[in-house]
Amino acid sequence: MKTEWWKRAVVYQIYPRSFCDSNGDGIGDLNGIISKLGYVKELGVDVIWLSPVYQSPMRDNGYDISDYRAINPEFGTMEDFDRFLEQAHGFGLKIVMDLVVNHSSDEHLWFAESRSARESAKRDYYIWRDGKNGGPPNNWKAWFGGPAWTQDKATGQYYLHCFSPYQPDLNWEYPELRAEIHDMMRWWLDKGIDGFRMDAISFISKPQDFPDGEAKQYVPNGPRIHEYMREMRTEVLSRYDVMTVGETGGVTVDDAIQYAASDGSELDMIFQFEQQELDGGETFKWNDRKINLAELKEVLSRWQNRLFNRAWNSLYWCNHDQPRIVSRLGDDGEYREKSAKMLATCLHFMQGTPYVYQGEELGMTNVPFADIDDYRDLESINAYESLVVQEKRIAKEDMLRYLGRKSRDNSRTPMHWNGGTNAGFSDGKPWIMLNPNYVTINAEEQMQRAGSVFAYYKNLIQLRKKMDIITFGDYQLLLPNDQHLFVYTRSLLQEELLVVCNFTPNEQNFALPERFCGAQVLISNEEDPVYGGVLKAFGTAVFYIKK
Ligand code: TEU
Ligand code: CA
Repeated sequence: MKTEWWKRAVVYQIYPRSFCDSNGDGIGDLNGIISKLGYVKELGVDVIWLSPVYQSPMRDNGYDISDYRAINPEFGTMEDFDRFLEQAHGFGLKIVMDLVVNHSSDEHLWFAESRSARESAKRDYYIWRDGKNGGPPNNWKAWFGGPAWTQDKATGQYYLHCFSPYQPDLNWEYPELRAEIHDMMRWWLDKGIDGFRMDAISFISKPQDFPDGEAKQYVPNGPRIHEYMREMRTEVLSRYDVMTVGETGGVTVDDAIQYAASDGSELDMIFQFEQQELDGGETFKWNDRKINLAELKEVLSRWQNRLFNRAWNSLYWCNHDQPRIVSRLGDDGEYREKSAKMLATCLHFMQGTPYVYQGEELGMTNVPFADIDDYRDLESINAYESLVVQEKRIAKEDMLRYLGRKSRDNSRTPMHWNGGTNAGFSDGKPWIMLNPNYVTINAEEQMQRAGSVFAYYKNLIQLRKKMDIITFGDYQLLLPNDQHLFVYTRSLLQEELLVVCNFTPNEQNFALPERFCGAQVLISNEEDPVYGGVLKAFGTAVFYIKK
């Protein structure tokens, strides 16, 4: 069954709420996405990862599902979905759906039944415990603020929720629950979808003694996680030629080698966060810290080298949970286009399956949110509420600056289709503000300009399709301690690539290793066609030789 087509694929992530609105209610929808399939095809990707479109009260924009087999009316109907799938397939695009099964919504019928009584037939679909010393069963904190347990009136017991109280964790210890999830997965796969991106999948097995301590230490990679993954492979995935990617927060390289082992016993690839956590700190991600280049290189290179021939990784800078990469690691002013291309080059020549998040291919930037009212993301709003309002640990203006740098909403404002009303996203009032820079940064302008970020991404994606070395070559980091340049080689049989990236707004000298003198420049963001030993601000060039 397994053909490993996903090793050669490039994925495009669509966040439905913000992609394209077809009916003027200010919310992106399936018909909007259908109208833009030609655009996605033009970019040259193979797969669309569709963030959740299932029925949901939208406390966490669909990552809180109340019916796994229904489409949220805001996004359309099941007929719209079927048409979307058929048309995407008609364009040769595969569709990977989000699978959010660490938790459901508290409005799921399962939860209504589960919470109703201790004797309820669905009691064990969720995780219920008695309190301890007049408080919750343990002292875990939820990812989105507050305790990880909430007491429920009907029975007086507490339920576990690793994210928000609206997202009760499902109890994977219970075989019936697992069978129910497997059945639902087969239902979607039988419809013809091409795989799953598994939300927070590393969290589904919890140590059953629920020890006090940091939830971050106990929840990821719990005792039975690999058993559950292998069972899912046997019960569901082994019957389909599909792609699976596990969103695996809190994994080490060694864990990943199990989750995404080349023997295909669990998932096809993982999506991990170590590089994203390099600018974290005491108050999670809310700070002014900058990612240190030497540390970034160490992390990315360790994943490249350790997974080589053992397991498969995803390559990404952006998704719906991260700020925009040009603002985070590049320059969103004068060198926006140059740095967007440099960052793309740095990532797309590594081994793994690349993910492009909507708008990244235009070099979209973080958003000038003015005040807390401009935010929609529950993580951002909760963090503000607890750190600024309740605990008074952070001053308001500092927190607004931190949110401006890191809030998930930076990536969730509407896609920029053109320079007209609402960036061509909607005829109505968008559910979240637009980034005002759509007037200059938009798809229409970039699609007709040869030197655009869009054109550059197209080129990168095509190179990957043409050259096996990009998918299969081995990786070697040069200049590990250099704080300005990210330089690495890839090699496969007689071929070798040298990737040179300047992460600074200043010129940097880099003398080519002798074997690369006179080499062909495969792709570059520099105006000068011949490399003269110097990279300008945020310059990048990739050299190719055949021995
Ligand atoms: O994210 C899982 C996760 O681990 C988050 O804590 C992530 O690190 C955080 O969003 C970073 O700020 C997934 C989804 O991608 C996210 O959008 C959901 O909110 C979350 O699960 C709950 O379903
Ligand atoms: Ca709509």
